[in-house]
Amino acid sequence: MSPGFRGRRGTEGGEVRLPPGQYLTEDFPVLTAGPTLRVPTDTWEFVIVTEAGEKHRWDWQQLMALPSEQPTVDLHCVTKWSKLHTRWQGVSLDVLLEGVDTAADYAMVHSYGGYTTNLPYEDLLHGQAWIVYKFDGEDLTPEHGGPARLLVPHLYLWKSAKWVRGITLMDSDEPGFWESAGYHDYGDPWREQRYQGD
Ligand SMILES: Nc1nc2c(c(=O)[nH]1)N[C@H]1C(S)=C(S)[C@@H](COP(=O)(O)O)O[C@H]1N2
Ligand SMILES: [Mo]
Repeated sequence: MSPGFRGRRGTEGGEVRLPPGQYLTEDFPVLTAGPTLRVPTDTWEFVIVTEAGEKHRWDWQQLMALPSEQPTVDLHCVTKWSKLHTRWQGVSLDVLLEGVDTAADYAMVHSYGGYTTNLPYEDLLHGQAWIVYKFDGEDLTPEHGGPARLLVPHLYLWKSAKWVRGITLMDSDEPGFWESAGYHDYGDPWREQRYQGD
């Protein structure tokens, strides 16, 4: 069967469609390598650094002042659970990258606490990625990465860095935390790219 036949939406004709090897869950598991961080919004900052070293910085108030979106998306974790129709609020990376002069091909996402994950620059654009601060209408809890996390739901959830602190734009690809430990460089759930070599 070609991957296209499985559909790219959570539901199709009322029937639930999942990426290969995934099962449905209703609850929202917490997966963190290390302790849960408490990052106060009064010291929070988000910094984009270009491949030329130019810095673009937002504090919490500036983030809140930006136009936000309310994406409803499906989450797919590499440990095989999927949670459908999750409701978020946050700022699209299209908005944050609008004034950023870059020709980078890759990005490294950095979290408070040192977690990192890499992805192609293009995957941050075109309505595919957000810095989210609300889940289900409530402030995002620390367990799920509050005050703000990256949400990039078309890739396995390890790419959605919790307690996000910044993004470094790069000319060449580099592995992040899980990618260095054998997980796939890209991580497309529909192509079941769990581990390097998949
Ligand atoms: N900073 C940080 N972000 C992270 C992680 C982490 O350990 N640290 N774990 C990743 C993994 S493996 C998954 S599956 C999701 C889990 O998100 P959740 O705990 O909100 O379900 O967060 C991702 N983002
Ligand atoms: Mo994960």
